[in-house]
Parts: sequence; C-alpha cells; structure tokens
Amino acid sequence: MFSIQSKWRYLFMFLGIQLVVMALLSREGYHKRVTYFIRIFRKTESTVLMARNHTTGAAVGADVYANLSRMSKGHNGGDDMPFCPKTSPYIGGPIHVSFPSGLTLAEVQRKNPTVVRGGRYRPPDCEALHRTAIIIPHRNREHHLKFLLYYLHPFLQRQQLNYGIYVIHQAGNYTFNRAKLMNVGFREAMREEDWDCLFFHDVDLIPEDDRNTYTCDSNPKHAAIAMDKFGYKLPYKMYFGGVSALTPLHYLKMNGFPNNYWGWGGEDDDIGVRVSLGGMYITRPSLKVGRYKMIKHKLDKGNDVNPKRFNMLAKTRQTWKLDGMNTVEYEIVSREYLPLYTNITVNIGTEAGLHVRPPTAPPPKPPAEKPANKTAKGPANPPAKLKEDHKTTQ
Ligand code: UD2
Ligand code: MN
Repeated sequence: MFSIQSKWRYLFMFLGIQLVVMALLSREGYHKRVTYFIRIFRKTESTVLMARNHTTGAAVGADVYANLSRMSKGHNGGDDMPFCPKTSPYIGGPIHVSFPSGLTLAEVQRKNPTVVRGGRYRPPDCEALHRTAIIIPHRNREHHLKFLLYYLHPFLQRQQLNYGIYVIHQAGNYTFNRAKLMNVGFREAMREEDWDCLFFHDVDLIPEDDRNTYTCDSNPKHAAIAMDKFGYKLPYKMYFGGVSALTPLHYLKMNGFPNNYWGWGGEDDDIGVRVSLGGMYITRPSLKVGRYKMIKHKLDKGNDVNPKRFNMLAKTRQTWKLDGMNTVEYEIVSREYLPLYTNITVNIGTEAGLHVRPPTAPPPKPPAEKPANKTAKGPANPPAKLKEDHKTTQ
C-alpha cells in the first residue's frame, strides 16, 4: 500500500518526467503542441490575447482602446504629481489592427476625450518621462490618416507619453518630397516645444505591438523593422524607411534629412547613410515588437519613382553637409490646431527653388505716346506704390 505522501511524490515525479519529455519534444519541432498544452495551465489574460495564427505567424492582439478607461481618473495636477513609472502598466503587447469602413474623425475624437487641441496629450495621473513629437509627411491620404490617428492616439496613451502629432502637408501639386517635409516638421515642432524625441512616421503604417515604445534610444532608431509588406522581416540591413526615431541632437548631427529627393524612393537610404556619416549607428526594436501593418495602396499621383535616386545616393558622402537642415527653405501656408493633430500646410517649392516663376511672358509693349494735356492729369489708376505714397502724405 502507498501512503498519501508517496502518492504525491509519484505524481510529482510523473509531472517532472512529462515536463522533460515536453522540453525535448519542443526542441524537436513539436513546439506548437507543447505551447498549447502549457497554455491550458496558464491563466489567460483578459486584455492581451497572444494567440498566433500558425499559417501567417500573425499575432491576434487586443483592442487598442481596451484598458484606456482605467487611466482616465485625473490627478489633482499639483506639485505632488508623481513621475510615471519606467514601464507603463497599461502596455499590453500585440494590438489587433483592422480597417473597418465607416470610421470617421468624429468617432476617433469621441474615443480620445483626453487629447487636447493640436493633438496633444499628457498622462492625467503622472508626470511623463518622455516628450515625443510624431511627424507625418502628408498629401491626399486623409483616409490613411484617419486610421493612423485611430490607432496611434491610444497606442501612445498606453505608453504614458507626453506627445503631440504634427501632420506636415505639402501644398500644391508639384512632385512629393517626403524627406524635405520631415525637415519642415522637425523645425516647426521644435519651435513649439522642447521635444526630446521625434518620430518620423509614414501615414500608412500602423504599429501592431505597444511594447514598441515611442521613445528615443542613444542612437537613431529604426522602429519599423517588421512590416507585413516585407513578410515581417527586415528587407536589408541599412533599411531606414517607414518609421524612425531621432533625438534633436541626432537629427542635427546628421544635418537632418536631404531636401533634394523629389518623388518616390532613395531618401530613406540617404537618411540611413547619414546616420553613419554623422558618427552614429542604427538601433532597432526586436522583430517581435517592431511590427507594422501597411494600409495597401498604389503609387500616388505626383509621387513618381525618382529616376535620379541611385546617382544621388552614390554621392551622399559628398552632399550631406551641403544639403539638409542647414539649407532647408520653405514657407508656411497655414497652421491649424485641430482636435486630433496640428496641421501645417507648407510650400516647399520645387527643384528650381521656393518660388517657381511662371514662364517669362514677352515684355509689354510701351504705351503709345499720349497727348500732353492728358498726361498732365496723371494716370487714371495710379500704380500701387504711388497710391501708398499718397496715403502716407495725407
Ligand atoms: C516606402 C517607405 C517610405 C519611403 C518610400 C519612398 C515603407 C513602409 N515605407 O513607402 O518610408 O521611404 O518608400 O519614398 O517601406 N505620402 C503622402 N502622399 C503622397 C505620397 C506620399 O502622404 O502623395 C507620404 C505618406 O506618409 C506615405 C509616405 O509619404 O506613407 C511614403 O510614400 P508611399 O507610402 O507612397 O511609399 P511606400 O509605401 O513605398
Ligand atoms: Mn506606403
């Protein structure tokens, strides 16, 4: 007869052997079956669903708005406001991303009641450790912008950041220039606030995991390491497109971004090269965390592939100090503090400069000689300058 104690001993031995067998099986490629078995014993978390679709490897994440209501209770805002913790308690991991039809900006606004004018936010219950500006180059992508705002606002709130969203809108129909718009965004955002980190963000990329924190590293960070469009892999080592994060010091060390890449392509690689020319290196989050979904689209009208990009790229070493933040020229057309973002519409000109002159018209014919009595009366409609002079002498 077994005593009760020895029964337990055998039971534990049996479970121990099972664990060893499972570990061996796991090494032999039975990972899925083993994790399934383990998950039966694990308490399932209500906010984070880590299940993986084994055909695509895609994470089925949580609703990005799931735990926001927990943090809406404000603090009295006095001097005794504590600093936020190093790791936010609201971070949950994978986020479910889909693009339902019928979403409106009004709905995004309704779901983000603590975001204030200009798309600004501060955690209500603690002093943020980081101040991050998001810079989004934009033209004719309102549909994408709406989805990005829908996901980005709660994503950043979960990270307890003090943040602001800037949309830098290229005025006119001339060829798009993503990198120059970023230079504008950098200068205009820094003019408004002492941001300690700037995220340069394509309008169509939605982050899929909130452990991908929107804060800066000691070197420029390429955040979009794993995108669905590249099978959630880094396409090549020097890739720096999509979403990147730099401190103001990083940005100035590499003389910002180039101003002369008009049209699609090349500018992201130029920026990548500038990082090393500025004496820095690229950091990245892990493949598991730096995941993004890109909203599918075609090449835009006004953003044709830039045929000069390879020639230009070959010369970055010679040009990076001559073109960049130290030479950027633009004119602000308008600045609007909208409920969900600050919209800056800007004229960035063309390759020919800021003011494109219309093709030169033939000089006007000199007026025919007038009889003396008519000229004495003076012109019926004096030129503006004369009108001004007249006013000041009144
Ligand atoms: C890739 C890179 C992008 C950039 C681009 C080449 C990814 C995910 N991104 O994007 O970072 O290097 O190649 O230039 O690989 N945009 C507008 N309106 C326009 C055109 C562009 O708003 O008419 C903005 C918008 O923020 C967009 C970004 O520019 O996300 C990049 O343009 P794209 O999305 O057409 O290019 P894509 O997806 O090949
Ligand atoms: Mn895109």
